[in-house]
Amino acid sequence: MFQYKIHYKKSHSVHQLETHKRSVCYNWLVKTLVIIPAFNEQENILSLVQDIISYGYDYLVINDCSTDDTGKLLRDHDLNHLDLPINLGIAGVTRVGFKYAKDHDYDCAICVDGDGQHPPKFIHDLIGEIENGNDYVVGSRFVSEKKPWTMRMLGSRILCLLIKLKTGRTVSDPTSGMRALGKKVIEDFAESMNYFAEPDTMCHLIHKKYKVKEIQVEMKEREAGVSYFHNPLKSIYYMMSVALSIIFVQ
Ligand SMILES: Nc1nc2c(ncn2[C@@H]2O[C@H](COP(=O)(O)OP(=O)(O)OP(=O)(O)O)[C@@H](O)[C@H]2O)c(=O)[nH]1
Ligand SMILES: [Mg+2]
Repeated sequence: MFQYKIHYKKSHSVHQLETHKRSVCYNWLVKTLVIIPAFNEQENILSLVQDIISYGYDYLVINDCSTDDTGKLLRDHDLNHLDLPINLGIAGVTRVGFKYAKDHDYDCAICVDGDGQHPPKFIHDLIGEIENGNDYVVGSRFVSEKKPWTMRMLGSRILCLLIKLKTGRTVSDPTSGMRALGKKVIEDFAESMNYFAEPDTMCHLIHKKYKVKEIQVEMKEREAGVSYFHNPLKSIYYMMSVALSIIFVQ
């Protein structure tokens, strides 16, 4: 059975909130956990977590066996985190987060990348849509904004087309990692998650008639650290795996 080896101080966010310059505290109906996967994010993680703390959210950084100083920074600054003993990759890390959210009875889990690309100011909008009765809410860059013609966005267009063919639903940003899961989806994913990444997850949920919604957010470019897709072979592997999963599995 999976055992957590976790550093989590429940009062931490409250304490930080008092000392931080911003003091926004929302009274949400849903109990929310922000899950932050982090692999070699030593240059990004501190400012991101401080920003999340300033809003008063519960959060958990999942350190995916980083080889840089990410783990040390999390320990030194006494931040809520879980150190994985092996590198699981993005899908595995988020699944650990969903299991944690389920075991601790959260109603809503929000995924935010550890590289700071997903500005925490939009978490508020994602939670609002879960409160409105949606099961899965994606922070999309392209609900009202135009998608550029880059190689990456060509991949995104192909995935949109596959999801459209499979489910009949038009989606705008299938690769977005900024997502909110309601309780039913948290439980589903914590128990059995047979999905490789965000696009086939989205396809699966639409197929299963979950209420899926995209809302407009802004995302930043990664400022430091190395992207998962820095290696073109990894990008090709990702595209093929996700496409096959959408076509044959979901
Ligand atoms: N590269 C990488 N990232 C991981 C891994 N495990 C967890 N992550 C985290 O997963 C998140 C997404 O990875 P990114 O490399 O930012 O992927 P991306 O956002 O699609 O790509 P960029 O737009 O180039 O940043 C980040 O928070 C990483 O720290 C891993 O094994 N490798
Ligand atoms: Mg990123």
